[in-house]
Amino acid sequence: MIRRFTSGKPTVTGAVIRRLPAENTDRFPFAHRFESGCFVFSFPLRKDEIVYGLGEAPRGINKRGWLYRSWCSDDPFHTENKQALYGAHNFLIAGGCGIFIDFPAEIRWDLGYTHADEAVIRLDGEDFDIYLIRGETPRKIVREFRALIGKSYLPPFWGLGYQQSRWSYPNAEAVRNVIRGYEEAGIPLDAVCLDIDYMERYKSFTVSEEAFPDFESFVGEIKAQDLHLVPIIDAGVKKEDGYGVYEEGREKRYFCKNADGSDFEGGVWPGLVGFPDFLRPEVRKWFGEKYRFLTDKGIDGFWNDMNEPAIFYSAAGLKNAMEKAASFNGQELDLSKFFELKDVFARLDNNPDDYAAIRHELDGKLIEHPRVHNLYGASMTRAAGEFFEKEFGPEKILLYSRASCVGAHRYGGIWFGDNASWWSHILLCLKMLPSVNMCGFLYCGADLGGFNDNVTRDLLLRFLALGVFTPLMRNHSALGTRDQECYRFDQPEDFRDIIQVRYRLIPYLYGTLRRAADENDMMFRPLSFDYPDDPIARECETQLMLGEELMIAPVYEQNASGRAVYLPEDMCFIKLSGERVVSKEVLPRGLHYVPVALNEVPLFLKKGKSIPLCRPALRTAQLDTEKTELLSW
Ligand code: MIG
Repeated sequence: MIRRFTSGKPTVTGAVIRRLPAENTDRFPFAHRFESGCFVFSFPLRKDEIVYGLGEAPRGINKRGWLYRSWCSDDPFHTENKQALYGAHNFLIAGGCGIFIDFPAEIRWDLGYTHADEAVIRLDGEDFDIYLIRGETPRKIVREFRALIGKSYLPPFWGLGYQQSRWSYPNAEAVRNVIRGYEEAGIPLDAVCLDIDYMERYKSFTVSEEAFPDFESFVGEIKAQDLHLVPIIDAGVKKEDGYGVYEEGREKRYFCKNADGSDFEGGVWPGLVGFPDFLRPEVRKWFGEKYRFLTDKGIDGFWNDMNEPAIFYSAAGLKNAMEKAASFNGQELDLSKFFELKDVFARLDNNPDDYAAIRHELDGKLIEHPRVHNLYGASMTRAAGEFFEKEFGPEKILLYSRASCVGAHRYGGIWFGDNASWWSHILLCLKMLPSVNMCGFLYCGADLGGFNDNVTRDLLLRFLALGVFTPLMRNHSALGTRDQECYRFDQPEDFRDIIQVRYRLIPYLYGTLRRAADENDMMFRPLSFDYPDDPIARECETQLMLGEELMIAPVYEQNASGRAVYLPEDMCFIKLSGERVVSKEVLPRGLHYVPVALNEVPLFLKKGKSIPLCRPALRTAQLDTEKTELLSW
């Protein structure tokens, strides 16, 4: 049962695909008030209540006890003190029901932070739709919600293959070397991602002639090996005379504006850029068509970046900062002055003043960007996704994005952005999986091994052993960090053992992903969904249920030769490594310590269940998915 409450004139976000009759907020069952342009509502949290949701966000599966913020943010430090990351996924299960806030401006969620027994939610505006969803169980609530927002994006089959990325492989030769490295180590690989340096001076929809001469035949060379190239596309369009995309966008007035109607200019990788006003259908159509430049050359996968949008500086902000800094010249800097000066530049990026200056054009009116901020990246994904669907049909083009909100889940997947090579980020990824699944995002994954900072061999192996199960399995790393390709480490056969397990599981994983999409269901669930009356399972934040068959429990600590695991019922503990089933052992319900070597993938099979395993191959295209053996008790 879903009730929709409407206030004012909500922005059409496209998140919801079913039109429900609207009720007035007078009938809204939670305590609420309109207060200085905001809508605030609150409800009590029962003593042992678990609060689920918010998708891609910091902290735990149980969101209780912290502050969160819906505001798509380019934040490369995913630490516990944060409130927002790249996604704005406004779905929560709390107060005994599902709550979806269809509203693209900022929302603040106080989930038992100020008062442990109360949730207070504040929308920065008075025009919104809120949906309240009743259901017998959290899982049923999720499924009702997901039916409301429509079927999740599904990737092409090869999107389940292993992808290697790095910021950046500088040229075609570097990409060839990566492929050779994997080949020589016998490690499966399906795609190599191209980061910003494949472009000509960071201009979207260009390829550097110098770095990738005759790109089209290079793509052909890659394809002939059953491999794919996945280039990045940045949201901002470089301001440059003679650059077609920019000139066209300017002439057609397709870029976001300042209040005076001139083009807003932000500084990102290429220098100053125009930001396409993706909220307008004609701009989406225009930008979507631009991908043709690459699809015509044989490219069939993309990642969309910087679409929060990330802004390093604005022309106006930079000018102010320069003037301010100059005013310090010759002054004696006491402590407070010194920090003031330091902050002049530190505050330049992703500055609220810049977002406040941006205008969108909706139905001939100029709208302030903060009113619609969370729609920006999602609308870029939609621009690409609609083009791909129209041009190639469903499930043909791989697409994942950094920024997102509910609605974008129909057009593409997401990756979890700039995590770090930290052990704690294995668990952060694990916790995000069920949370984003609730909000519609099924094709997803983290940068395996971690993006920022230097990885270690054991961290990469353990991270990959979780990544074996995530639909998007990609190793990616930042500029300046240690080489992170698997074959660069001692005994690369251990990596082969892990990634081969992925390929053996692809028929199962692909089927599970597809079923989750078809049935508006989750691929990954918290244990508490399946064992609501088991007090230990309810609190478990280091293990997940996968499909109807499996429980997963990755090792997440350095120098650990295994981990403690809780079995909410009798299960078969299985270790897979390469082509081998290393061990199978039925363990009784309860707490156990299970040893897991660095080249092993642990999984737990439920009683009476079995899953198919195929023979490993070097590419998904070479998998014999018909010939499988059953893994069972
Ligand atoms: O400001 O393109 O999250 O995956 O490697 C950094 C360079 C821009 C951020 C993405 C990351 C990518 C990087 N990008």
